[in-house]
Amino acid sequence: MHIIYTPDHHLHHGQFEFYRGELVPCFEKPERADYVFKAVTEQNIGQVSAPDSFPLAPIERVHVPRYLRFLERAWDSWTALGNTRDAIPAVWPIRGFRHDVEPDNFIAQLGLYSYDSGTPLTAGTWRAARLGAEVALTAQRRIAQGTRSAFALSRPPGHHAGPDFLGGYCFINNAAVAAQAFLDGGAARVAILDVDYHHGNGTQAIFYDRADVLFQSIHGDPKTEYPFYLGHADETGAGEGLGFNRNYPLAAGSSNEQWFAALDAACKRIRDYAPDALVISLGVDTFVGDPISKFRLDAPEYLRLGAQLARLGLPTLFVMEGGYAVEEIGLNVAHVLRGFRDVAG
Ligand code: SP5
Ligand code: ZN
Repeated sequence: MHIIYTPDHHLHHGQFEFYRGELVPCFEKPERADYVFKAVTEQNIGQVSAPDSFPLAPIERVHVPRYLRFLERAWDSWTALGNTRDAIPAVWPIRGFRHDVEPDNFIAQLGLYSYDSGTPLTAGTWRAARLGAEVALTAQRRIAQGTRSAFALSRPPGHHAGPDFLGGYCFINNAAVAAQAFLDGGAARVAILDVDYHHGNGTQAIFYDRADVLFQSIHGDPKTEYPFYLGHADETGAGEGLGFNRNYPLAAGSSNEQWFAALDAACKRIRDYAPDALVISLGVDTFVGDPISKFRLDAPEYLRLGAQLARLGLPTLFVMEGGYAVEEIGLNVAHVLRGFRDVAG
């Protein structure tokens, strides 16, 4: 298993997010990736290397250029207004507002390109997010060159970021960028399975009308769980993509058996689809001790998850997403990868 990592993820370090009318320290913090890196190296999961450099082109395959230009310039625009704290949006164009006119006002631009107030943009966010995508692209390249599995230890996470929006701690959709790179490298079909506690609304949005990417997500029911406005079972794709999107919303507090029943169904669908490659959006916020989530998986379940994914027998790219029980997420991620390796060899 190849592991791709850079400590430069530290460039993104939000201070606070809004929670119940208060600013609280960000759950998504650099220590998360540090603990994962420590666990995968201590447990000898695979050889670690730094990301290669890539042009913007493979990222522009899933994000619209004007959104990326906005992200690149955002911190300079924000500080030019005299601000020193993180940029957090305060106004959004909901139904009936114009989305086609880009405002000149920076805070209005930030609202146009975001959907929550929990995703602060900092001095190093653009560089870290771009590097995170390059981590995923490097891992994808290793698989395209013949490695059977790789782990992109990207941070910040990506699965909530859509074609032209940020949110849910995500800016660039690392898993989507990698999936598209498989297709651009000659793959006919790619399956993405999102096992993060939260619905992968950004990934779904990117591929919703396409049949060349099968997107499936197992997550807390959006009727009660973030991101609330997407992730229901009746979202099955549109146009050519009809039948190539599948959601498995589970009630908060669902048992391990309910979770693994959904995984079985998702794996069966992947086998029927017969993809050339599999991308796993690997969030471990399904953990019993996670501070913001409500499933109850613990250590042995992560070994079982990895083993079950290996039985699909596909070239598999794991991309890091959520998980906020900071000290335990390293072990949980290492368990998934070890469970996978023990079966896949
Ligand atoms: C990548 C990922 O996992 N993003 C998740 C974004 C969730 N943002 C909303 C967090 C709401 C925080 N609720 C705090 C509950 C504390 N008891
Ligand atoms: Zn999550």
